[in-house]
Amino acid sequence: MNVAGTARLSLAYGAPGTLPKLVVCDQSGSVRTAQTVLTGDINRDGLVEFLDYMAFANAWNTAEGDAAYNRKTNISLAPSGPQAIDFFDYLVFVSVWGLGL
Ligand SMILES: [Ca+2]
Repeated sequence: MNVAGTARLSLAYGAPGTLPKLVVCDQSGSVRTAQTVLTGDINRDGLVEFLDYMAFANAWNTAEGDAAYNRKTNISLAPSGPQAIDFFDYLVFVSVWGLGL
């Protein structure tokens, strides 16, 4: 959804070891929250480790529409055109390898 105007963004922290939630308050005072994710944490367990690498490897060199395409592994979005799991995603993945909460 595209809405012109301004919004206030903040993070709401929960229990230790969990990622914060993004809190958006728009001009009307409407508040929405969204769960943040750790880039490269494909299985959402809070670590970028071997299981994520396996998911990444399974999706390697696939594009939207392919059976093995996994949008969670598309961590470097193409600015236009079809999305694919390619070298740009790999560069991001190796840059976050080993990160965790
Ligand atoms: Ca993980």
